[in-house]
Amino acid sequence: MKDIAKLAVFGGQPAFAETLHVGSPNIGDRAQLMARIETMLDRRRLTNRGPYVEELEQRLAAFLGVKHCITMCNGTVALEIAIRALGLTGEVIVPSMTFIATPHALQWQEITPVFCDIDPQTMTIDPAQVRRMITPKTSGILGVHLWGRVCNTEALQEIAGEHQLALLFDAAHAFGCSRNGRMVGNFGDAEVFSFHATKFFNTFEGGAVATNNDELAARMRLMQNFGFSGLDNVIYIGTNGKMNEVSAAMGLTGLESLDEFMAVNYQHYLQYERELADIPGIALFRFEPGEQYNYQYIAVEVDANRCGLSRDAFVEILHAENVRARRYFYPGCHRMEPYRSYFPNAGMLLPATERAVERFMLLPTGTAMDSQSISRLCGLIRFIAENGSRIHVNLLHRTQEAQLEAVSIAAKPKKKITRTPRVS
Ligand code: T4K
Repeated sequence: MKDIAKLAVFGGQPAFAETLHVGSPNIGDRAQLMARIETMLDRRRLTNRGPYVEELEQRLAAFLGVKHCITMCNGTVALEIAIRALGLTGEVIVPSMTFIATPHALQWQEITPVFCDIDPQTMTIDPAQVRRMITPKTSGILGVHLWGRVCNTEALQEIAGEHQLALLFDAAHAFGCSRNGRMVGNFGDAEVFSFHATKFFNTFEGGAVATNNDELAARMRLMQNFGFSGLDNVIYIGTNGKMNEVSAAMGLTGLESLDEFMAVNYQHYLQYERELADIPGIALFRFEPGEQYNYQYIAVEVDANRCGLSRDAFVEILHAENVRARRYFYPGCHRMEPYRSYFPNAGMLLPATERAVERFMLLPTGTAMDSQSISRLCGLIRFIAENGSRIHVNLLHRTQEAQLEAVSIAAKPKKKITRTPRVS
């Protein structure tokens, strides 16, 4: 592409005929999945701790090297159950740089999420800031392994120990990741996974809690099944958090292809790293060597001062080209309801979060992407960044034209709008 007027945002043909998605599901061996579903139908066991759920839990626990892995109907309910089983109350310290499910799982139970800033290098909760947020009402810390980058678990464990706080991790992004050679699933009191369709390992909808604590595991098992102990004996308050058999069948099938999913993601990551190198104002979020990662999120930081375009303008241009880049996690949980009403000034304590939510965009990866599409996408990003200032002027021009048209339709122009000359 040599002419910015040919960008789809200015009326040109989109670069991709089919939409490229962040979160397009990885699907394992279809024949295996269908065979498992046939067996499930034959035995008429569809849910309530069927054989697939039992098998999946054993396989997950073995893979993670953890004593207990309790599957759940989704990651959000898994978080809610873990929070309740840990007996959290009052306030829990949590990053705002996360999916809204993390604070909602607390607020849903009338526990106040106290938003804490992130370390801008790792994008995970900053232990130094955590210390500052502790009050007499604090009952726990809920860290998030954002985009698969594992929190500083040692520092958080130390703080939790000093203040006798529970330590829980939202590991929705970190299935298959490690820290200091130890698999995620083994840190804190418990760790919560999401196996939603958009995660690199999925069970359609689903999740799990991993823990090495026998008593906590027993409590969560009761809670996820209405508190039933035996056929008609309820000994605890509970809910319905159970994974069903068809989801477990998908999980078992996905586990058999896990190495392939990881290898594909890693190759895509390396390709993005190579092909996005030296583009002005574009920086890939990198992972430190020596650990295991799932590379399921390709996060790219846009520096408007260097490429002339804001992250939002970039995302708009890519959407027009049929690339559904995502602004995870704009605008930050503290700027979403009900939290923005509860804590209108929370942002003042979250400078690194406020910066990150304005600058990052996520790009497609996974088995639905191929290296040719990544090359074309990286070429497109290079072209946009290298022509950022000129594109910016034309976007302004386009907005002004739209305003002028709106004004002329209303036939009552209220203010004069001066045109910016178009650049080609
Ligand atoms: N904690 C964290 C840190 C999380 O990120 C999440 C979930 C949770 C907790 C809660 O876990 P769950 O209760 O969800 O198990 C998506 C997912 O729905 C959500 O699971 C995920 N995080 C979040 C990061 O992403 P949206 O609102 O962005 O979803 P949506 O529908 O816009 O899908 C994203 C893209 O994926 C779209 O462009 C389309 C594509 N897609 C989606 C689905 C469902 C497909 O191509 N096929 C599909 O089947 O939240």
